Order: sequence, then structure tokens, then C-alpha cells
Amino acid sequence: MSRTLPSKNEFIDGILTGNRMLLSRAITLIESTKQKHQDLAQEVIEGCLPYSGNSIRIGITGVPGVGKSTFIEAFGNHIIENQNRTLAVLAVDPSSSKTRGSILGDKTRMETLSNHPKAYVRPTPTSGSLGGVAQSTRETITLCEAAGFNTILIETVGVGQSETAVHSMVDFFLLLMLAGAGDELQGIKRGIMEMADAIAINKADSGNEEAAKRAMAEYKSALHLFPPTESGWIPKVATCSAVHGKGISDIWEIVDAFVRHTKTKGFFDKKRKEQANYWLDEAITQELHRSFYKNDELKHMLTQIRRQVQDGEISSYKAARILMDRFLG
Ligand SMILES: Nc1nc2c(ncn2[C@@H]2O[C@H](COP(=O)(O)OP(=O)(O)OP(=O)(O)O)[C@@H](O)[C@H]2O)c(=O)[nH]1
Ligand SMILES: [Mg+2]
Repeated sequence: MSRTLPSKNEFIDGILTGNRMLLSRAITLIESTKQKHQDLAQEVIEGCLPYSGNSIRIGITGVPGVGKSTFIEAFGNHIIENQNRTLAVLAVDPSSSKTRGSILGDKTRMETLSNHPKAYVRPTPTSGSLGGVAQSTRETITLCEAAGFNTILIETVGVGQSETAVHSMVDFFLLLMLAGAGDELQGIKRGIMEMADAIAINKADSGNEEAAKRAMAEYKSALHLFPPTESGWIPKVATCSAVHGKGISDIWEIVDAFVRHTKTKGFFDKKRKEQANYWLDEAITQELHRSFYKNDELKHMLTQIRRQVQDGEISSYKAARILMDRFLG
């Protein structure tokens, strides 16, 4: 960011009128580690907050190669062309060592979307802790909504902790699976299936259709064994082919039915409020953590006290108490 920074109001006005260049620069501020950038970013977010929230937020997970990016391209084009929606695509992938090459790969897999005036595709932030990336993604959602995008898709790879973070920032969580590969093989844990509002068996094409249907039946009966969701929504299972665009409209229908179901019963807003609470607590934890560990005096004390704990001279609990007392003055 070598050019002079726009002012807070230039950012806010630009975002509210859908200026992509300013939206992108504001997201870069959010992702920046410089204090000056962070401060400005927070002011911009605050200015955008009253204009945010009016969207459907969808998380998409599944093991590498299951077809998430290809699916997003097909699904995104469908909802833009046939449902008159607008779309922002984000990704949470902090553990990945993705090279620039595969980010470009993502862009080519989302070629139409990347160039569509009604879509905005933001490449994955390449570094940062999960906590940091999750927070900046949430803030990015706020800006994208203020910029007028009424559908937010967040891609995350389904092998680690990141899907839990994404689950707690979306309204609807979609799990992509493949037929013929056992759950172990797909690396999908039961907990992730439990989070899903729908499962789509992708690559139901090229002779794989029957296997996909069988997998669909299996997952349907497996999902019945899970405890019922609070809203009474029963997770749906479908098959699709992202590459051939088959079954994509059905999945939008499922999302739409889910939103109607949860909105009429008040669960849609309730979940968002719970999520806001959760992220507030997360932010407090992170802020405490950050200010504790950046304190020079404590750093010094910690080095010494660590040695005493290792040598068994003092218990770790007591050591922590001493440090906390000093921290709190
Ligand atoms: N036959 C078939 N191939 C597909 C389908 N969807 C995706 N693929 C192929 O599967 C490969 C991986 O697709 P991606 O969309 O990059 O998968 P991804 O889940 O985003 O992968 P990561 O971002 O690496 O986690 C590509 O070669 C796609 O062309 C499908 O519906 N049918
Ligand atoms: Mg991908």
C-alpha cells in the first residue's frame, strides 16, 4: 500500500457505493499488521456496520480436491444469473502453504465469477493465525455486505479447525463430499458432519452417478442418527456435478428453504446474535492474550519464571497468578 491512504470517509463512501478498488484496499487494511492500518480499518468497519447484515452467509467445506472452488463458480453463476443475487467469495485457509500458483488456480476455477460485475472474489490471505484470519474474515464480511453483496460464500478446507471458525460466522454450512471414499479417507470428522445444514455429493458425473446416489442414501440415514437441530431443520443431502452444473439449482433451493424455515421461527436472527456474542468473547480473549505477551516487563518476568516452573520451584498455576497480578497492576 504505497499510495497515500484514503480517509476514513472516502473509504466508507466508496464502499457504500460499491467501489471495488476501495473495498479491496479496506480489506487489505483489515489484514495488515500495522497499528495505523488497523486503527483506520476499525473506523471504516464501524462506519459500515449499520449497512451490513443484509445477506445470506454460506460456508463451504470439504477435503482438498472435492471441488469447492469449482462448485462456487457454478453455484455463484447460478444465483447471479437465475436468482438475481450478488456474491462475494472469501476463503479461510490459515494452515495452508498455498503458493501463489494455486491462488491463481482458484481464480481460474472461478474465472467467470472473478470477472463478473455482480461478484467479488477475494483471494485467500496467505498468512496469519487461525484466530487472526477468522477475525479479519468476519470484518471482511461486514464490508462486503455494506458494499451491497447479498450473498457471501466462504470456502474453507475441511481438515482442521478452520471449519469450526467458519461455521460460527455463517448462516448455512454446506459440506461437499465424494462418493466411494470412506469417511476416514475423506478425513471428515463426525463433528464436521454434525455442523452441516446440507451435504452435497459432488462429481456425480462420468459414470459416478449411481455411486453418488448410494452415498446420498447412506448419508441421509447417518444424519438421522444425529441429535435434532435447535431450529428443527433436518440437514438435507443432494448430489451434484460442479463441473457440469448439474444439481446446482437444487442446492440453492435447499439454502432458500433453510433461510425461510429459520427466519419464520426467529432462529436466523438468534443464531446471528449468538455468533456476535461468540466473536466478542473471542476478540476479548485475543486482545488480552496480545497485550499480555507484548508487555516487555512481563516478557522478562516470564523468561525467569518459566525456568522456575521447569525446575519445579514453583507451580505453573502460582506462576501464572504472579504474572497476572503484575499484568493487572
Ligand atoms: N468430474 C468432476 N470433476 C470435478 C468436479 N468438481 C471439481 N472437479 C475437479 O476436481 C479438481 C479439484 O477441484 P477444486 O474445485 O479445485 O477443488 P477444491 O475443493 O476447491 O480444492 P482445494 O481448494 O485445493 O481444497 C479439479 O480438477 C476439478 O476440475 C465435478 O463435479 N466433476
Ligand atoms: Mg479451492
